[in-house]
Formats: sequence, C-alpha cells, structure tokens
Amino acid sequence: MAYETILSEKRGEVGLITLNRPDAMNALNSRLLSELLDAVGKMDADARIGAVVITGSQKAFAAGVDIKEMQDYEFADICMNDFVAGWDRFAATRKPVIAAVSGYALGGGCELAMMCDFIIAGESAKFGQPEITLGVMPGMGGTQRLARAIGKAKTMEMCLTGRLMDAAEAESSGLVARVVPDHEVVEEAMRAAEKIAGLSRPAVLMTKETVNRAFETTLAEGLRFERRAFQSMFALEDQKEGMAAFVEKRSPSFKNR
Ligand code: CO8
Repeated sequence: MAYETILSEKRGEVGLITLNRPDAMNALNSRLLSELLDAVGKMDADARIGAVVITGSQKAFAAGVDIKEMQDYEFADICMNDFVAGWDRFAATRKPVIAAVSGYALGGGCELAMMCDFIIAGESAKFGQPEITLGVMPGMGGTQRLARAIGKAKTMEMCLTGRLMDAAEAESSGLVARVVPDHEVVEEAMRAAEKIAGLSRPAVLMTKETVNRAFETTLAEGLRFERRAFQSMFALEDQKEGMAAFVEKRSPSFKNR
C-alpha cells in the first residue's frame, strides 16, 4: 500500500510512523486511519521490530478527526460504518507504541495519543477534547481514557468546556510520562523504544498486557492475572539469561527478540 498521509520507516528494531497531513494539522481522515492500521499492523507482525513510535509535526501531533470529512455524516452512516472500530484495532496493537507529541493533540489526536502505551511530550504540546465546542463529544475513548489518566475533575472540565492542557500540566496530571524540549521529542521516544526493543519480547508483551488489565478489571482479578503472567516467565530462557547476566555482572543477551 502506498502511503499518502503517513510516513513509515524502520530504524533498526524500532518502527517510526509520522502522521503527514501538514495542510490539515494532521487531521485524522479515513485514508490516514487505513494507512496507519496497515503500517502498524505490519510492524506488529514483523519479528524484527520490537516497539513503535508515532509522531506528528512540530505544530500538530493531530488536531482531531477530520471535521470536513465528518460534517455531513448522518446517524445511520456513523452507526453502520462504525469507523471507531478501526481505532479499536489500532489500540489492540500488541507491541509497545509510544506517542511523541509536539503541538496540538486535540480530539481524536489526544485520543490517539492515549491509545498509545505512553506519551512523551514536547514543551509545545497541547492536549484537549474540544468536541463539545463542535456540538458533539469525544468518540474514540476520550471520556474513558482521559478519566483514567487524570481523574474526573480535570476530565470533566476539559470535556465540558474544551479547555486545552499544556505540557507541564499534562505531566503533573499524569497524562504524559515526560516532557522534553520539542527538538528532542522524537529522539527521546526513539531511545525509549530502542531500550524496549532490546529486551525480552515475551516479557515486554506480557507486561503491556498485564498493565492494561489494570484498566479493565478488578484489583483481585488483575493481581491473579499478574501472578500467572509472572510465573509463566520462568518458562522462558530469557528469565534464565537475564538473571544469570545480573549475577555474572554482564549485559544480558535475550534470545526471544
Ligand atoms: N479537521 C479538519 N481540518 C482541520 C482540523 C480538523 N480536526 N484541524 C485543523 N484543520 C485544518 C483547518 O481547517 C485549516 O485548513 P484550511 O487551511 O484549509 O482552512 C488547517 O488545518 C490549519 O488550521 P487552522 O488555520 O485552524 O490553524 P490554527 O493554527 O489557526 O489553529 C487549531 C489550530 C487550534 C488546531 C485549529 O485548527 C482547531 O481548532 N482545529 C480543530 C480542533 C478540533 O476541534 N478537534 C476535534 C475534532 S472532532 C474529533 O476529533 C472527534 C473524535 C471522535 C470521532 C469518533 C469517530 C471516529
């Protein structure tokens, strides 16, 4: 598939996807969604890739779903086409996905960043769910993922008024993992992705799956899931190698990568 709205490249063991609709603030249209799904799906299936970074431009990670594409939709179109389902497929990516966010991450752009496993933000990043100002509401997980990330008070304020949050507030609220200077945001995300890609893949996948359980189930069930996943790691050669390397004071060489 030839991409028109994204750039996709491999850098060593990391996949880098750049949203690329500069004239539309990287607004997420259906073409971009299908290209993103294609690119991330290939990276998820590629044994040589250990983690993925998604970024936009200095001005905008993504300023939301494409309003011009959406404006004439009727209820029946939205129901029958269920185009949110594509985003659910993106969120189900098994390998770690890091969002490197500079500029605007609004509406569906903020929701896309939150579907990633963590966000590294540049100082210029601005997050928001301004859908209410368009006469609608978040529809790609914003009300749920934002509430889990930053709590009810700020989520309600942002979703009900459309107020944007800057990078410093996003970090202190727990929405982003770290804030770095804008010119370093992709490099920092790549460094984190490279670190992950050098680790035991089964351990990484199970860790991601287990942390995500925390948002889907009770504490008791989550703890049971974690215990079983932890126990299963002792069936991996990588556990033997990782612990032997520590004891022998050398770097581990994980087999399952
Ligand atoms: N959709 C389509 N085009 C957009 C979008 C967008 N979301 N955002 C910006 N653009 C376009 C503008 O229309 C403009 O195009 P043109 O030059 O042809 O007029 C171009 O990008 C540049 O934008 P601006 O001139 O507005 O640039 P500014 O620097 O003045 O402002 C902003 C930047 C603040 C980001 C401003 O563009 C803005 O407010 N954008 C809209 C933000 C927004 O409301 N986002 C929410 C969209 S709704 C949504 O995401 C719903 C998600 C749930 C859907 C569930 C189904 C999948």
